[in-house]
Amino acid sequence: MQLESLPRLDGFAMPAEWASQAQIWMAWPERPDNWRDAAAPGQAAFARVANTIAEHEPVSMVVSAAQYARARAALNPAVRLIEMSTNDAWMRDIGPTFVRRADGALRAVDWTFNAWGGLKGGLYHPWDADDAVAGKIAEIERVPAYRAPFVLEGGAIHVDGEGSCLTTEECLLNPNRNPALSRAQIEQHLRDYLGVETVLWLGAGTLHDETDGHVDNLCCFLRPGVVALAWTDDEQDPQYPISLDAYRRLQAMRDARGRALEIIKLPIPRTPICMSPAEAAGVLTVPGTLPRPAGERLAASYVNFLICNGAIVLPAFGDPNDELARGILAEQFPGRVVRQVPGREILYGGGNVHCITQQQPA
Ligand code: KQY
Repeated sequence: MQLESLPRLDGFAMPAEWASQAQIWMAWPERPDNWRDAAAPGQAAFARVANTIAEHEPVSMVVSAAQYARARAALNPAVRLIEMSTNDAWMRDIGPTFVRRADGALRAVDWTFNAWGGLKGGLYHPWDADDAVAGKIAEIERVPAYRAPFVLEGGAIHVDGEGSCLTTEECLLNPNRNPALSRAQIEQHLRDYLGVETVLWLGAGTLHDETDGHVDNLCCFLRPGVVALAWTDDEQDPQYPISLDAYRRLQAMRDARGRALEIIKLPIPRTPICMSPAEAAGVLTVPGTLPRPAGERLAASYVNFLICNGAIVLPAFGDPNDELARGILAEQFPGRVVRQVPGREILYGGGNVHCITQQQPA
């Protein structure tokens, strides 16, 4: 059922990720022009994420007909598989953003999706199957949906469930998303569809993030009034001025409740992560799709983790800082177990654990 009004006017708002969840949605990767070696290593990494989450709460995975048997064999029987067409596998961005009312009623926001920039810098075309995913999921769950006439991906926002939304100028003010809208109009769309009051703007996203700087790879809420920020102390690292600018902006902000933010620095991997020539050779080169050259630094960030019921699912990169990031998050989330999963192959596709998952609130 498609709704004509606005979530805010109907009393709905997006809950924080730490609120109790009914399930996690994911999509199975397969396109060989994004995932190396016919997507086999990427599929193993996605299966590990899904099977890990399934130990804590239900998981639904959408998958093409062609890949159904392969996915079934790799996934824990507890993971529900649903046949559905997609263009790729970034459920954070193509799935619905669920909004909830105080009485517990649930609805979905179905954002307009243009593959991170449409024909002006987008990552692939066509993207029509991806754009249809949120509406299909809402139908499967019998959740009424608002179709937003506004280009947005779920990875471009983080909310604290108490009226604040974090985002970046690099992404939301990018002319390849909503060129006809002013900053004030974009803020109003966020208020209307997420039920927030205050938009907290960071500048650029993580270095080389191909989404045009999604906030979920740079900074996220850990709880109301506390954020984690991807950080390096190395002033020679091109990530340094980006993180410093974000840090200064966060220091100067007040959230919707008037609080100053506590900022937890989460180190980025100590060694830049790149694809080797052999790994890059496994990605099919197709005109119109982002090439994946060997040796190019990828946007590796431990901020790209998922909060699920009882757990934090955190990428590991085989870097000395894997352990440091795990320890920091274990301290920040005393009531949850930190489950670290291999994130390198997901990074090779352009994102990480948060980008490939979407929570459905309880
Ligand atoms: O990180 C994300 N949210 C999506 C990345 C898309 C990469 C496509 N190659």
